[in-house]
Amino acid sequence: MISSSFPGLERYLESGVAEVEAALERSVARFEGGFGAGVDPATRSAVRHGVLSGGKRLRPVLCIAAYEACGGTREPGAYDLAAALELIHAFSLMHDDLPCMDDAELRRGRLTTHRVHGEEATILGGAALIPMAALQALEACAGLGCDEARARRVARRLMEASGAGGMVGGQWLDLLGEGRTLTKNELDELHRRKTGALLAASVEIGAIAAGASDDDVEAVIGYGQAIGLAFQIADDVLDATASAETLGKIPSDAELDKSTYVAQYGLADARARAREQVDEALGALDAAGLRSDALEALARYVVERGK
Ligand code: GRG
Repeated sequence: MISSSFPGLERYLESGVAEVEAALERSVARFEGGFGAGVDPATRSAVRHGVLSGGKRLRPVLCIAAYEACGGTREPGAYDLAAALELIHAFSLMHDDLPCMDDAELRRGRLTTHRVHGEEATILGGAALIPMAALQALEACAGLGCDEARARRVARRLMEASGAGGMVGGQWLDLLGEGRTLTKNELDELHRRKTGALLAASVEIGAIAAGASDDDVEAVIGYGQAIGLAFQIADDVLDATASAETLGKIPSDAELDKSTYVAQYGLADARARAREQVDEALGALDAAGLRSDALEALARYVVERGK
């Protein structure tokens, strides 16, 4: 049942995204005035373009929802922590769009960062976001009153989810898999790392920062892993069915000869599998008594979104 204090997903997203945008603006301004002041203007512009060009801001919103579900309260410092996840996401998209990766021209309805600011600036700017995210997470944790051990745990999980065992490793599996049909297990493993690891870390980090017990953190990770898979299945369905205009980018799975959940299961079964993952995600929360209106609505949104 939706409680009276939950404003509905649309308004929840609207206010959450506005706070995330403000936190990201603070991050970029700090970069521009701090160690980013020592790099060339094109790299600074690439960072601004890559970080502040829209998007659903799903990872930070998930982080905040988990933080709240575990007893934290929404405050600017919590959004600074959540924005660290988006800095990593922004780096991944900047690099993923490069000619040596997916060679994409459009993202979120705009020219990609390297098409506007050049490849060198995009590589450098994207790389700068990684340490920026780790430092921002540590500082935000300190501001939220987390002790050193908890802050270190947050930063460690952020870096683990971004690295070879997570997103970068998933990208590597993705590149290796081009032009060949992956098995179901290979496809799950690829996406568990490439997309799932950062989505799961988003809620995990929110829970850790709020001081959740180990059991509660585990439950939240279960939720995050299930919605991570659901997100990717929905992404493949959208790539196969939605227009470039709706997506703000040119669907590319078929052109890049990628294995997808749609190719593996067919559209109807892929959709059904995504819905099953939502049930699994909510079940994980229920087992720990952590289901909140926001986490439930976000899980459903992950599979019902139009872009
Ligand atoms: C070190 C060069 C180099 C590469 C390795 C590029 C990279 C690191 C990893 C890329 C992995 C990647 C792009 C994962 C994200 C996949 C994905 C589904 C992105 C779309 O996410 P949304 O829908 O996007 O949340 P918005 O636009 O809403 O933010």
